[in-house]
Amino acid sequence: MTTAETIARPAPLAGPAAAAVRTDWTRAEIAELFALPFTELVFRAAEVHRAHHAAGEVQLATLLSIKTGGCPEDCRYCSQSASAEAGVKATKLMDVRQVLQNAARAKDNGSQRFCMGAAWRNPKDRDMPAIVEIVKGVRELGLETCMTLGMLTPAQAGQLAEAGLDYYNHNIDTAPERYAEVITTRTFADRLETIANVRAAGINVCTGGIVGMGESREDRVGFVHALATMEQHPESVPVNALVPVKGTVLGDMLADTPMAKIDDIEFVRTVAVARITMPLSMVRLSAGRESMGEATQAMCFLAGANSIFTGDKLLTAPNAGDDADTAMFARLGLKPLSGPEPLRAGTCGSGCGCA
Ligand code: SAM
Ligand code: DTB
Ligand code: SF4
Repeated sequence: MTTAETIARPAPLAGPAAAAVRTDWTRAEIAELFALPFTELVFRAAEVHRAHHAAGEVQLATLLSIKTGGCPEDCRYCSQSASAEAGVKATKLMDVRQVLQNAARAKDNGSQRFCMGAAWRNPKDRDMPAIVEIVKGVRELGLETCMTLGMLTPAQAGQLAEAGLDYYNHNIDTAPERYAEVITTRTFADRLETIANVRAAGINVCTGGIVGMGESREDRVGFVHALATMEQHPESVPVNALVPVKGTVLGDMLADTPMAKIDDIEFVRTVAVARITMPLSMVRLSAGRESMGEATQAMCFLAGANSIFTGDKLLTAPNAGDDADTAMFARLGLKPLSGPEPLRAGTCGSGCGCA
């Protein structure tokens, strides 16, 4: 074994780091994790991370908005809501060929995963044939596929599964008790229903949320608790830092306040607690990296984040950009993910016997 391989896949740790996956976390336990001294929390998260994942490897994903703006939902963080005044131009569903061109470019630029988002409350049945064609085409390029299209019926989830979709992203966004303050056009229960439809269809679940919407520590505890007590942990947990877009309710409300930018330490704490409570899930450092320093991102990787979005654009918001990320990977000695994702492979592969 080479030195690089030794570093990438260290021997499994005994004790708490190799503990079985739990779905019975209490809010009190999660609050206690959040309240640990920072270095202790990050140390524990790093132990869990190294027991189940290739530390030093981070999956590279690219996002594409395949249908932008004009969304009937009123998510207060989102520039694509028809109720926002963020200057986002509404488009129709992108042509299949154009999506595949973007995917091929992403692959050439080193991406391993291609995530496609549509500003819909839900796809219409008439949209499904094009969506199915897109999923098949992107998979044929050898990319992992993820889609986020809003609410799905069981039949639509079945169609996506049959097309071979790897993941469906549908965020719970925040704690159940805070949901109605962020979105009024749907409920937390609606969100869970689509997640259940996705799960029942056999598609991997990607669900997480946003930190930095002016929520309290207790809300962040409730957010992680809702994810970590799902009957089956989501295979993928995106943790977004709010991108405070002018013209959105939250962007305008938080502008010029100390809350306009998430506290870096609290953000890293959230990543660490997600890693500890959902040891086998991919924890994705998602939106908000463009305003995060490299040191904060490095702490997120240490605390268990193992996926980022590359490129200079998310869906509509700016992203860190390929040059900045290449430089950061070089400075931090990070490598693109080389092995399988633990939950998708059915075992974490570290020999700890957890899965
Ligand atoms: N319409 C679909 C839906 O809501 O499920 C998919 C697209 S939506 C843009 C996907 C996710 O992006 C949202 O659930 C939210 O977590 C995240 N998001 C949207 N705007 C954001 C912002 N300004 N800052 C951080 N995350 C954001
Ligand atoms: C997720 O949790 N984050 C990504 C992905 N899922 C689709 C989206 C972030 C969007 C950021 C705001 C924008 O680009 O408009
Ligand atoms: Fe629409 Fe999704 Fe934006 Fe909400 S987050 S307004 S559902 S695009």
